[in-house]
Amino acid sequence: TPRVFSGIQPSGNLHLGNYLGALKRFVDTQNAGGFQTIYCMVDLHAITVWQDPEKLRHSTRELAAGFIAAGIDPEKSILINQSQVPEHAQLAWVFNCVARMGWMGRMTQWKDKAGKDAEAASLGLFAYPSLMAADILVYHATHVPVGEDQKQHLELTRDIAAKFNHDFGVDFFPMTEPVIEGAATRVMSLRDGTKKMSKSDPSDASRINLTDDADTISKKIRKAKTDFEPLPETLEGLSGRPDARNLVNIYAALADMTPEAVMSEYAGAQFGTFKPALADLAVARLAPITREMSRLMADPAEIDRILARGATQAREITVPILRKTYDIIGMVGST
Ligand code: AQP
Repeated sequence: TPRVFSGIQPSGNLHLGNYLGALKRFVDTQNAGGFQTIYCMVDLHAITVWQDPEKLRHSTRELAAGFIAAGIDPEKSILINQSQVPEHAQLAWVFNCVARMGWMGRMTQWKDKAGKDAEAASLGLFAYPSLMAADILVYHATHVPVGEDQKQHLELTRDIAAKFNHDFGVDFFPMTEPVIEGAATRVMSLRDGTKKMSKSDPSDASRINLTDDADTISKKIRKAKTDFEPLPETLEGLSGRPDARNLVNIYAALADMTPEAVMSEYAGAQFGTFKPALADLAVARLAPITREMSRLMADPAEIDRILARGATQAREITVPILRKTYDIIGMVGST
């Protein structure tokens, strides 16, 4: 069976963008069948920027609880914490030696996150896409559901696979397909429809956290930035109105509708009508997940057991693939 791999960083503030752009689609892929699904808390990626150890522990378990609460079933999917499957980091080293500095330097996430002071950024932040390529290719995964922001990293994953195959004259690593589909591959900030909703945005009002209670969710949606025009008849009418467009996309994704269908339902509606409808929908969809997350968080030992079992299952796949990689390279003792 073909494999699907994807991950989320346990860097706190799991939000609606992560849910609609990633988690919800992971669950849909798992339930659709036809793929072996592997989902990961990428803690090694999280530490490319400073993480407080206690918070990292908490965020990792909370993220695992979020995966399970959203519908990832450890009986159907392999659920792991990246650092506990050491072949990810081992293959990443190999890819550090395959990828070129210039490739990494062109990544927009690197440029955004390193900012003006690249000299002070960690070496890990620079090499981030190489570890991401290893995460995927250590399973020979062919499909990776992600949000729009990860497209460039997935192209780099293909470049790394192709260069490895070419350098060693093998056809070993597959070409991975990004799966970027649905209405919410790019959920924007509630305070600024031109910026993506993000864990690290200093404004808590910019995002809906999966740990927010119903009141907070409603309040954030009612206060979301919008213009004063009613909703138009068609999607085209939303061009140049990024804040309005964002709310329509969120509605569509939460309701499993197309944005076009949302427009025909709410054509002519004022935000005074649309926002409360969206708030109710968001609460109806998210409250059960939030509740289940806090129930799971009451028993961290059970979460740890699930992740330990996931790591064992994962290593049945990763150990042979890493061994074969080392053998191709010429490392003695690998056969
Ligand atoms: N706003 C978003 N809309 C849709 N999808 C999103 N994703 C993230 N933000 C949005 C998707 O969530 C998955 C996991 O992301 P991540 O945690 O690995 O990394 P990230 O993109 O760095 O998350 P943030 O929230 O943007 O964190 P910071 O603030 O640290 O940069 C990915 O599939 C991603 O596409």
